[in-house]
Amino acid sequence: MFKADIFPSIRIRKTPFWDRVVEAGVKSCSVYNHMLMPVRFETYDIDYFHLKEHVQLWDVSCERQIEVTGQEATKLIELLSPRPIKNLRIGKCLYFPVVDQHGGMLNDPVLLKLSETRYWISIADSDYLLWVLALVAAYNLNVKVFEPDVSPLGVQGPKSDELMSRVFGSSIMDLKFFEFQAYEFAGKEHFVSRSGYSKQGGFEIYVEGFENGIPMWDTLMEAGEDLSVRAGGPNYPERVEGGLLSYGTDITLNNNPFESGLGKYCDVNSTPKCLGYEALKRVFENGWEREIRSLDVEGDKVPLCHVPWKVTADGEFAGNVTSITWSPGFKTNVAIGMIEKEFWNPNTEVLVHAPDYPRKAKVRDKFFI
Ligand code: THG
Repeated sequence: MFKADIFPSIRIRKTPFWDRVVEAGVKSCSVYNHMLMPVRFETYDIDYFHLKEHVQLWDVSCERQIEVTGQEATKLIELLSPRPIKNLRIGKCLYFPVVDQHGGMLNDPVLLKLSETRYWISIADSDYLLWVLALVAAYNLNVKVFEPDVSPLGVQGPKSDELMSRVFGSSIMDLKFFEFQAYEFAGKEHFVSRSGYSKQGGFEIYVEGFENGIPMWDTLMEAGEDLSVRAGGPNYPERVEGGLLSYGTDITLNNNPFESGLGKYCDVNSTPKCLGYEALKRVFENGWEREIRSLDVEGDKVPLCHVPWKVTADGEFAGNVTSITWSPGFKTNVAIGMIEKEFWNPNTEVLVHAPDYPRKAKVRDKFFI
């Protein structure tokens, strides 16, 4: 097992909550958008069951925002989005795939519409800001595009409603899934959305100003003491069960949104302004050769190590597993894989080539949750 510290270069950025994350005893981190992302505090199993029963604070500062403001903000978003945004209301979030001119996935962000001329693109792990800046230059658009000093703090788990009500008032319970609103904290407004990278329900607080990170964290921790609140992070088994995709892992530039299981977010008939629209239309009309699937993988706990792992069926190449881990709840190995068309039907039996020994697996019709 690789155990080392991280050289304190500013290329791997600290988050505003970092001192508290360290005090909470972080055990494992990932790097995401050039920023540290805590992902484990106890074992994955302990973190998993705690998340499903209580409430956790997640330092997801690495979900960086790209702010787009100006007269042509909507025009720029229409250029990026294969999902129609015409009727998107202020205060709504929208999950959407973003692609290049060939339909290759560049990122899978969440869009927040702040006003008619202001948006945040809450990005996954790729340097999508550079792509957006290049388009602004190439199309000579009248917009300002930059990364604001905003750091999302996730409040995830079944007790998140209770905790958030205590800190922001009970009106926060009226917030529907994928809606957001501004709430006051310590004399400053912060947007709060009902969203997050788990299937357990919860919120994301877009903490404005690095200096407000620790006060926000401490207030939530104090208010939730009797709710067993503690530090957590995107939980590997929980997100694989839930089918929450990870850009750079499950989906890459080599995949189009249809292969990525995000075809339902591409409306090829009503987004002709979207860059990559012709390519997406072609894929939609001609079909695709592989697609994201959930798999149930037999045998004891698979080792936690680098993916992808090859998948075969009767000796033939059937795809790759891109995320795989033991699920403490379902008591089986759960996986996400890119599976070739010939093998993607539910209940197809395949072999997953784990680094220790190959295991029988079944392609599922849907994710575990
Ligand atoms: N929250 C915010 N920004 C983010 C993430 C987040 N940026 C990076 C990363 N996560 C982007 N990826 C996802 C993947 C899935 C979802 C959100 C962001 C998600 N999906 C819902 C589901 O699968 O149940 C469906 C959403 C819908 O259909 O509208 O929530 O987590 N701020």
